[in-house]
Amino acid sequence: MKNIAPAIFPPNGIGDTKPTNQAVLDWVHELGNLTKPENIFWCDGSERENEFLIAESLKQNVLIKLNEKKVPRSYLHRSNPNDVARVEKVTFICTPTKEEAGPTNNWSDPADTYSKLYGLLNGAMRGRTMFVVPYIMGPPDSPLTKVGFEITDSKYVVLSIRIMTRMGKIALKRLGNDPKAEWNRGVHSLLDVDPDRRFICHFPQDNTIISVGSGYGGNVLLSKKCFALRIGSYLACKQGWMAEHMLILGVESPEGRKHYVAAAFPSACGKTNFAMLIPPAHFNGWKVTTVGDDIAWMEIRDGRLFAVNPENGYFGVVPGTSYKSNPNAMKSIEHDTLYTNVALTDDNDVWWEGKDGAPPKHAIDWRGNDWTPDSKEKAAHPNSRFATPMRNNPALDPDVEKGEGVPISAIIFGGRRSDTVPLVYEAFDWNHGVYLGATMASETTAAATGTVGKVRRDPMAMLPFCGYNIGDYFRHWMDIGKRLTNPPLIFNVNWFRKGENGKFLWPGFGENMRVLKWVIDRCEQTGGALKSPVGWLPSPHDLDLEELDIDHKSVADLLGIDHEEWQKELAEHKMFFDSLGGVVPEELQKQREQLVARFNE
Ligand code: GTP
Ligand code: SPV
Ligand code: MN
Repeated sequence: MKNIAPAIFPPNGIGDTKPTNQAVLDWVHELGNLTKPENIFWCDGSERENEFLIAESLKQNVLIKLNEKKVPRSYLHRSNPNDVARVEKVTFICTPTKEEAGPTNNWSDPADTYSKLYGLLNGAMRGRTMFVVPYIMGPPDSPLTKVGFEITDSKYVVLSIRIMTRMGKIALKRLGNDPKAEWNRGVHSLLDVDPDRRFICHFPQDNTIISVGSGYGGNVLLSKKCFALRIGSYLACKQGWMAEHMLILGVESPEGRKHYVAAAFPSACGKTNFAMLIPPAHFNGWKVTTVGDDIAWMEIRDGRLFAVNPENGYFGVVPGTSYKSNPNAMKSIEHDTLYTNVALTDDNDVWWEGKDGAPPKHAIDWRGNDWTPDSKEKAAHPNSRFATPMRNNPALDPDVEKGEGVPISAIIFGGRRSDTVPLVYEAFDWNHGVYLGATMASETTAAATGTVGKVRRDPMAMLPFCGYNIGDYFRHWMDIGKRLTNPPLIFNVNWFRKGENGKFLWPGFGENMRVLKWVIDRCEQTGGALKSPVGWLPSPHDLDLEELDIDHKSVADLLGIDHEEWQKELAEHKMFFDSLGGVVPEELQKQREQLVARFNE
């Protein structure tokens, strides 16, 4: 079999920063004996190390250097065409009992799974280098911050983790020498990138993840979905905090009053764009800043919810990103960026569908084939991504490193719904908000393999990321609510409602500021609303729509509750709860009955 990840041989002073914690050393020793690598490379996160790894990756065609003038210090990686998104059907939660994983997760028995994976890993790194990558999730001085190690045979993974986390010596320092300290064990091997030998397995009780057979995104950057969300949510429930699939943004008024908002939208439903929003000209003096674009770790302090972004970079959807839709993202990815599966132009620049300007006359597509504007195939894969340091973001929030986190005034749920769900509405109280989250649904996207555009229930945007029983997760949300004396208000939004012509009714992107403004008004108790069966709904004059080119009918359609559509929706809520086989807490069942009753009033 061809070795797809040949070993590299660093000079003295690179790759030799061994941790001193005996538990880590023992674990690496065990995995070394199992996978039998040519050598072990201990990462320290230094600049010199990074330069060496990039140079070796260029030699092995893992990376392509981009035009230094157009995108300085940036690279393109092409993943195997069979390996371009998260794969939910081979993602497992391996708890001692199936019940602990719950009705929404694939479960497999821990002992059987270890034995199967160890079989696959046996000798898997022969002729390869095993990288040991220490990292922390969270700001360096936060009580929420956690340590992880990822063992991998992929240089692309090392380079990506370096962007996405605080990687290297900082983690060794944080971990210290206590052999009983809590840290996450992540094991990754590309094997031969065969979809039939691809498994992403989580062992929450052991704080361990083993991922084999993939080289792409959330399957292999184990810090992200695997640790910060699946294992994170399990630990959060046990330890009394929250790990959520949420962006975190700051909104500051012209008078200097600032609120923070966390929002959970499913994959490829607008988190990165919302987190980097630039208010339209009409909102002169308003400022939106980014704390995080994908994951929030939150805890209760003084009866309020405080959030940190555990990550250090953004792994964002490229197609559709332009100076028109998201200028802050464009500025963030102009330099020091690792691109995956976008198109390469003849002058070694990057291109994708939706980028500003005319398409190139010729390019190399994400698969490495010739491409012209007449080609049937897309030049960039729909789930092509950028990995870029959050410090590239011109709108980065000044408190992003604050250990205690930022206080959350509002939580927003949202999905991609062509119909039924209004532009925005507010829950009556915390438990009603939990119900909104628990019953949210969204059309599936290219972020995971499988059908695109099918409506599925995705509670709190955590369906693929909740590392334990979803019923216990709902209960955990309600327990958190009981402990909050000053809880955030909870909202639901939908940027994606379509009109009769099949086009989006709402312009979205920067114009979402108009919805955000109403959310802030509600937090400050200045915003108006009408009581509707689904929650507090703005009337058209409660939203600031000045200088927006939108007609009355579209606004009415956006804010409308169509009783026929909602009868279907209510039936789907019931079907969803029923499908969970009795794990849904009584209180949420009651919420559903109350919702039905409000429609019948
Ligand atoms: P993940 O990184 O997969 O978690 O995605 P995300 O939730 O961060 O979504 P992102 O902001 O990258 O947006 C995904 C897609 O939705 C892109 O193609 C965007 O152009 C599009 N999008 C984002 N916001 C809006 C919006 O307000 N309106 C419309 N119509 N499309 C949007
Ligand atoms: C998502 O799918 O929610 C992502 C991309 O953020 S990945 O890291 O591949 O999971
Ligand atoms: Mn995401």
